[in-house]
Amino acid sequence: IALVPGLTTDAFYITMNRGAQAAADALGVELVFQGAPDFNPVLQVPVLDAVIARGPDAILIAPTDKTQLVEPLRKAHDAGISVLTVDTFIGSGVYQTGAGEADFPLSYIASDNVLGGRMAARALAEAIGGEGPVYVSNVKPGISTTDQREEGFKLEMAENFPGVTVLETQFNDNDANKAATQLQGVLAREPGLKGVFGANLFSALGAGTGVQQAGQTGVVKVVAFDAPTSIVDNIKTGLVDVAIAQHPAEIGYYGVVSAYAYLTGNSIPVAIGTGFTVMDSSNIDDPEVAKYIYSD
Ligand code: T6T
Repeated sequence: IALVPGLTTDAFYITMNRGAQAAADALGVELVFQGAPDFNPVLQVPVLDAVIARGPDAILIAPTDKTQLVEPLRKAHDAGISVLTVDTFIGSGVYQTGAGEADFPLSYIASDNVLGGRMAARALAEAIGGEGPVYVSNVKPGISTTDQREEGFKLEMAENFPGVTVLETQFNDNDANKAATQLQGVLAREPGLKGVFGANLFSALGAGTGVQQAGQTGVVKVVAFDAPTSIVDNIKTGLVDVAIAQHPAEIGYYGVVSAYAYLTGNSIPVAIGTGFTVMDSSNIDDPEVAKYIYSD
């Protein structure tokens, strides 16, 4: 079984691989972790081609673009390799319906990202007292996860927090430095900025750094998606109010278990949803919460 992450150097996917390896060890299957150094379809497709050439029985992949990975993955499918997607999806993410061009993957194992975006909106609205301008620091359009988080965030604000204005999204290409610079730019244009939602690990890290560099810690509230080890300090110093941790090890574990079940003749669910853990200063020292901090 091959696991192709969005990128190799991201604590989220490193943690996913840990869970995948635990399942592989339990089942006695060989797991290969092979990916690109950046979250970019142009880099991921050649890695995928190399993985297909190795002829694994199954590929678990976090596609870096909803549309650009469809044809490259169809090659794997046509070669008789079972394809499951983890974290992100292709097409609409609804598989095995017989209806779509991109419904050939067997299963989608991931967080509910619309819900996660809604949870982030509630946390940020609460942190700013339900009033004022905020924005989403996001990666780039076309990534299923981060698109859905932004969608959920905006829906929740529009439906339940009329006092909050959501400014234009800033896209950082998964570059934390760019996200930090953008924070300063938004603050210059909108001095009353109250908060920012960092829609993934690098967006949140960068937005936090931007707030810190601007001397606005605790004034501009930060809600972070994802939980690298640095999140502990950032929560304790008050730079980050809330972090929404995904459960990447679960995604990896159930990805491998699902692939194995399918390959050994069992039917599998077309979708498996994994959970979240909401971290803040009140619970970050609790071992039952801290165990969800990502490994790096
Ligand atoms: O947020 C995760 C993942 O869910 C997303 O698809 C891409 O970014 C991360 O890997 C965090 O960097």
